[in-house]
Amino acid sequence: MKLGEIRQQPRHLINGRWVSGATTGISINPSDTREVVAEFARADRNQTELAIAAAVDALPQWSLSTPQRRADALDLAGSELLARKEELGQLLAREEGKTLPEAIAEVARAGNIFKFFAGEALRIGGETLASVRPGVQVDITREPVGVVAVIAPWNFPFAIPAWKIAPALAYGNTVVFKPAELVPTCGWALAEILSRCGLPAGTFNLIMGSGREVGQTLVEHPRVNAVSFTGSVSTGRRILTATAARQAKVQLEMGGKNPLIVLADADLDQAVDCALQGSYFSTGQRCTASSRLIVEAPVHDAFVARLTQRLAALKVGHALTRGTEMGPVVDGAQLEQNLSYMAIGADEGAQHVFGGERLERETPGHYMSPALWLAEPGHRIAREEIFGPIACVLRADDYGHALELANDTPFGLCAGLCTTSLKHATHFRRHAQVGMTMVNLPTAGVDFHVPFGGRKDSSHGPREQGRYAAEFYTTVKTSYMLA
Ligand code: TXE
Repeated sequence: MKLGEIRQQPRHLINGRWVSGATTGISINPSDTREVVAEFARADRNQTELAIAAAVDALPQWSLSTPQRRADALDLAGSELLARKEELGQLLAREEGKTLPEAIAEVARAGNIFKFFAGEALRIGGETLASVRPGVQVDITREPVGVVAVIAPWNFPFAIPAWKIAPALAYGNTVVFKPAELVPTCGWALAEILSRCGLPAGTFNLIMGSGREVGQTLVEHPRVNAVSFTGSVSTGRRILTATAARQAKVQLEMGGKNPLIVLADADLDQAVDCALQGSYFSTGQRCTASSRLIVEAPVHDAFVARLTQRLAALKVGHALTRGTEMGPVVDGAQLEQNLSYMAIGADEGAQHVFGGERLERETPGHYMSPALWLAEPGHRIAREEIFGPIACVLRADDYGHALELANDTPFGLCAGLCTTSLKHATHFRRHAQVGMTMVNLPTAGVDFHVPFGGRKDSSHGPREQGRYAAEFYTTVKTSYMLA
C-alpha cells in the first residue's frame, strides 16, 4: 500500500534500528481535521541521548569513508525521492497542507538536493601552497565537523531536512535529525529511505518529539558538534545562546519580512503575478514570502486593483483537490495567529482591502482567505513576520524611497524588484540589505544548487545549500610538512 493512503506509525531510527517512543503523538491533516495522518513516537531526553551516542559511535567510520561510498548513498536517496515524488507529495500535502503540485515539486527538489550533494562528495577539495619557509609544504584540507543535529520546521518537511542532511553526510558527518512535531511522517519517510541507502548504523538517526525536550537536549549536548536550525527567531536565539556557551558550530535560518518593490515602469501583469505567487502560494508559509509590497505611487492603485481581482479568484481548498491554488493554514494555532494579525491591522488603522476571514469548505480544515492591506511602514503588520497569507502594500514616492522602505526592517532574507530599468535593477542588486535578490521574479522560489540565506535577524552562520554548504559542514585543517 502506498504511504499517502494509510495511517502511519512512525518510529525513531536509532543506531540502525526502528524504536518506539517514550510516548506518542498524532499528526492531523489540516485540510480535513477528522483525519489522523500518523500516530508517531515521541522521544524523551534519554532516547535523544541514545541517538546522539549512536551518531558519536558511527563517526570514526563514516568520517573516513570513501567519497564514492557517500556519493552512492546520497545518489540512491535522491533517485528514490525523485521516483516516488507523486506518492510522497501526497503524504506531504496531507500532513502539511500545501497543494499537491507544490508538494510534489518539493519532494523533487529534495531528490535533486541529494543528487547534487552526491556529486559534491566527490569534489571535496583542498589547497597546497608553497610555504614561506624553505622545504616546507603547506596543505589546507577540509574535514567533517562531527555529529550534526538537524532541527527542522514544518513548512518544508522534505526540502529543508534534505538541504541540511545531504551536505552533512556528503562531507562525512553523522546526523541526528529532529523534524517538527506537525510533520513527523514526512521526516520519517525521508529517514526510511535513508535507512536503505547503505549508510552504516548510527550514521543517520531520526528522533521525533518536542522542541523543549528533544530539541533542547540536542542543542545542549556536549557531543553534538554542530546544530543546523530553521524556524522562528525566538527559538533560533535560544539555540544561539546555548551553542555559544559550549562553542558548538551553529547555523540558523529564521524569519523574513521580505519586500517586493514594484516600480512605475514595471510590467504590471508580471508584477502582480510575482506578488500573488510570492505572497500567497504555500499559504504564505515561507520564510521567503513577499509580505511587504512596496509600490511606486503612479501604479499603486492599479496594482492594488489587479492584485485584489486575482485574490478574489484564488481557489482556496483541500490540498489534494485538483485546481486548489492555496491550501489550508498548517494548524489551528497558526490560523489563530494569522487572524490575530488581522485584528492588529484593524486596530492600528491600516486599511483593509481584501480577505483574511476564516473559510468553510466541504471538509473541516484550517482555511482562510488571502488577505491584503494598505499599511504604513510603522504598522506591526508591516514589520512582524506573520507567516500566513497576509500581505500589505506600502506606497513609495520613487525608487529611492522604495529602497529605503525595503531596507527598513530587522530582517534581511530576500528582496524583489519589478522594473524594466537596468539602472534600478543594477542598483537594487547591490544595495538591498539581504542575502538574496530577485528581479522580475517572486521572492519565493529558489534554485537548489546555489547558496540560500540572509542577513540581520534572518540568518546566522554560514550559508546553506550549493557548494557554500561546505563552510558549515566542514572544518579546515592546515598541515605543515618538511619535505
Ligand atoms: O517554530 P519553532 P514553530 C515561525 C512562524 C511560526 C512560528 C512558530 O512565524 O508561526 O515560527 O513555528 C524546534 N530547542 N517560523 O513553533 O518553535 C521545533 O520542535 C531546540 C518561521 O514551528 O522555531 C521545530 O523542530 N529546538 C520559519 C523547530 O525547532 C527547538 C519556519 C522550529 O520550531 C526548541 C517555521 C528549543 N528550545 C516557523 N523549541 C521560517 N521563517 O522559515 C522548538 N524547537
